[in-house]
Amino acid sequence: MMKRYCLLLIFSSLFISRATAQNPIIRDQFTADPTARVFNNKVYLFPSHDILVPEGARKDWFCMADYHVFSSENLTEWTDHGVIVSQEDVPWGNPTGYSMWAPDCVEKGGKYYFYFPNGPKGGRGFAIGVATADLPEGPYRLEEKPIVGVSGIDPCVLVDNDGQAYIYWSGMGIRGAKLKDNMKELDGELQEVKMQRREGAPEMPPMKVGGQQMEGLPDGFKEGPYVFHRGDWYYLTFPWVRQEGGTETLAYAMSHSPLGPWDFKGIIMAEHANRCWTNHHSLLEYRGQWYLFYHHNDFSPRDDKRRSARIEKIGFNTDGTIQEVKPTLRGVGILPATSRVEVDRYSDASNGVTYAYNDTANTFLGWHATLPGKGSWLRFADVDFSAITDGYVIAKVKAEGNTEVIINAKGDKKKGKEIARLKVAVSGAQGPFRRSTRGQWLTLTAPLTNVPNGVADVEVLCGDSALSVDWLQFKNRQQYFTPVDKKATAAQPDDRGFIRRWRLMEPQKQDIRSNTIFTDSWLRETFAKELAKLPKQKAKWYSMESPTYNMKLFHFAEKYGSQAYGNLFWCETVVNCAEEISDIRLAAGSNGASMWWLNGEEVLLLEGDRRMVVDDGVSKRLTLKKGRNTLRGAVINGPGLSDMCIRFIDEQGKPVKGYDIEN
Ligand code: FUB
Repeated sequence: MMKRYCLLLIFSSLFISRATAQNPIIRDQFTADPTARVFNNKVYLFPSHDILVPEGARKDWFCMADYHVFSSENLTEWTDHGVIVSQEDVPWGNPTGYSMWAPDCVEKGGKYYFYFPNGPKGGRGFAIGVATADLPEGPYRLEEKPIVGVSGIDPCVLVDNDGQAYIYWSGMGIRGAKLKDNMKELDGELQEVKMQRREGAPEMPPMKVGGQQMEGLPDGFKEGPYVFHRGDWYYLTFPWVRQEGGTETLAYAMSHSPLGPWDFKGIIMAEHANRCWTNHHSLLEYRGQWYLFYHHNDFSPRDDKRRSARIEKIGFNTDGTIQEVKPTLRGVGILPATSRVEVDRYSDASNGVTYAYNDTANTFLGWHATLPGKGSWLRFADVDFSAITDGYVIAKVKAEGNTEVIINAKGDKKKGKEIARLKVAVSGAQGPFRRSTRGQWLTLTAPLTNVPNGVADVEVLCGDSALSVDWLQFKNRQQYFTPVDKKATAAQPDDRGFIRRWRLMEPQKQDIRSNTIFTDSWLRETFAKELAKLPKQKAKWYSMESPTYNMKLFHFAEKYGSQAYGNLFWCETVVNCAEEISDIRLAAGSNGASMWWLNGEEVLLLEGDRRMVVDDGVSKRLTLKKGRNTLRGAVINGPGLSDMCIRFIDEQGKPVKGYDIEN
């Protein structure tokens, strides 16, 4: 037993994985019968774990070999803490029974009690076992024997306000019983109960069963009891087949006593539209909101015994009755904009919007939504943008014709506003090197033209022709420049002597189709003309510090210019020397061409179509006078990334430092 316990401990602590999700909430495995509990201000999910039927196990039937536990603080990001109990570890259980059906877990006196059904070793039917732990995620210590007097499935335990615990289970109807303080034994006498048997099945000897039948429930098949207390009421909720040949609804009854009698009230959730036969659920209040956890065969459309947990918000009427809930794809929770926003799980959509598996052979790869054409849209509620300051969107999209993805955000009480627009050009350029991307998945990016404040609904609008969208994700742009505060103290050249603080004029758009025009004469003529315009130019200047030795002017243009390519950049900085520094040279690298002036005198020209290389060109010998020296540059580029790296070097090519940089 000790060895088994240690193994469980090692396995549980090794296996932790995280996932974000809408409905279904766990996306890398099946998770049926979701019992959720709040422990230590977190939601813990204890589902059963459907698997595909292995060789030798009963075909077309429920098949579960172990239990995982998951936790979440926001109901969208779930941590899988790994396996907590396996069928081979249950001392009294059939190690190859695959019957680890719907479980529950409760806390009492700082200990966690995990209740689970299982087929007994060498026996028939189901018994219910207990395992205890000091933390909800385990490790769990298994009891040697199942609970005496309980024969059935789907245990649920209620710890009442006075500390008295009750256990409910299904098997010969729904039964309930008091638990002793040790949480592992029934409190009260056992009765001999005659086994119900199917027509034609042999007579069975009577069984010793504890507790009592829950009275007041409607006729029809019932299982999966989940009992909770709210205000003055106890609620007994349960999956219920309300009509002959039907499938399970979720229904409920109310009482002022934990063991009834119950007053049947009606439906919480109707039958699944796709005839997934089972449903199974739990309800909880978390941070002031009530939620319904339930399951559906989302990842297993042709087999309703492989199911996945989902969540919806649920409400109560003033008389305590429960409001009926409709299943949704979006589910609940506020999703961080920085995680994948699976818009195929939309909250709402215009007519004709559909969703389909990305890969029918591997349904865990999720879905994509298709918007049929101009005017169609979908809305995904509650995306939290508070971590985005200056960002861009990444979209996984596919189209058959050129179209656009228009992304709007709608904050609380505000009208929707466009935040990004992506062009989906699928026809490609003609010629041997470019293929058409028609009908292929593309991952495109576009800057955010507006950043929503806090939580907003995201809308995806379709351009001229049909569009499929898998997901969106929002990211902060890497900070290439930090604006320099007016009151900032002077900077110094970096370790390698590079000047990283410059005043940059907002990029001046240039109509340059090819950089082959950057000849000596063209550059002199162009720079002279532009230089003459400078004094009257109304353009804005930005004082910027670069985190890297090279100033990535391309990113400056992305943010402050009207276009990323085809720009002239004017840059200025002031080199303030305590003493004169002579016999030095200006060393520059730029992409593309550039020209440099020290105290108004031209000192260097880098002509031609260049890549940025450190010390690519050096000036004649120069002197930096004592006091302020103005260094000015012009960098020009057509189609291509623009950047520059500038420093002074001495006669040995070593960096010159020891001066201040002001601007
Ligand atoms: O998951 C196996 C069984 O299916 C559960 O125990 C029932 O409640 C039903 O959901």
